[in-house]
Amino acid sequence: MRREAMIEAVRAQMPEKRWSHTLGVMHTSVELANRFGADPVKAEQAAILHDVAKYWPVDRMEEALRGEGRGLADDLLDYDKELWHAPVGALVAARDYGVTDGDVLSAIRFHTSGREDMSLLDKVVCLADYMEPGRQFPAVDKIRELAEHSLERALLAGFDSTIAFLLEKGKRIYPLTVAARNDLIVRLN
Ligand code: DGI
Ligand code: FE
Ligand code: FE
Ligand code: FE
Repeated sequence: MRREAMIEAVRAQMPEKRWSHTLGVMHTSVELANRFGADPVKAEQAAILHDVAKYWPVDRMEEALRGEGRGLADDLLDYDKELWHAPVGALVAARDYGVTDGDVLSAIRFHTSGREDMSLLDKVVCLADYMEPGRQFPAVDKIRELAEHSLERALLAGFDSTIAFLLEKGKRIYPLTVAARNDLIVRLN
């Protein structure tokens, strides 16, 4: 699907507020891609689609993850439903939007959880999701500051804030998020 058609189709899937967030992630992904040497065209495409499944009913996401998406996220159904829209988004991007690029699909799939050994594009889109201009949470200014110079340090601060939030709420932490954080720390040392 062409860029303009994709933008219009995705926009129609979500309330205006989420579309503003998506525009923010598009802008920030391109900026970060240019800063850190990722492909800005792929970064923008992943950003357009990253939250495409955000408003799917939970049972529809579960059905997708048990059916077509089996293998994408075997263990994910035991964890917070907030995590599900990312792999479902990757599925939808491939099936309904004709995305075939593995880098783009991976960036969509892992934009929430992260993973060990994240690709450059995975990191760019995940970080953009944390720090796009519309985001407001306690650590966001620190994350934006770190992102001026270090993709890894900024993303680590992002995962730290998510993990702290989940601990505070007494929620479970998806192991890939822990793996993503540990891996960034090893690489930074
Ligand atoms: O879809 P967005 O709101 O733009 O952001 P997102 O895709 O990063 O979703 C983040 C939400 O997922 C956030 O409210 C925390 C929640 N979440 C629940 N369990 C986990 C988790 N996020 C991560 N990274 N790891 C978890 O285990
Ligand atoms: Fe998301
Ligand atoms: Fe995220
Ligand atoms: Fe998002």
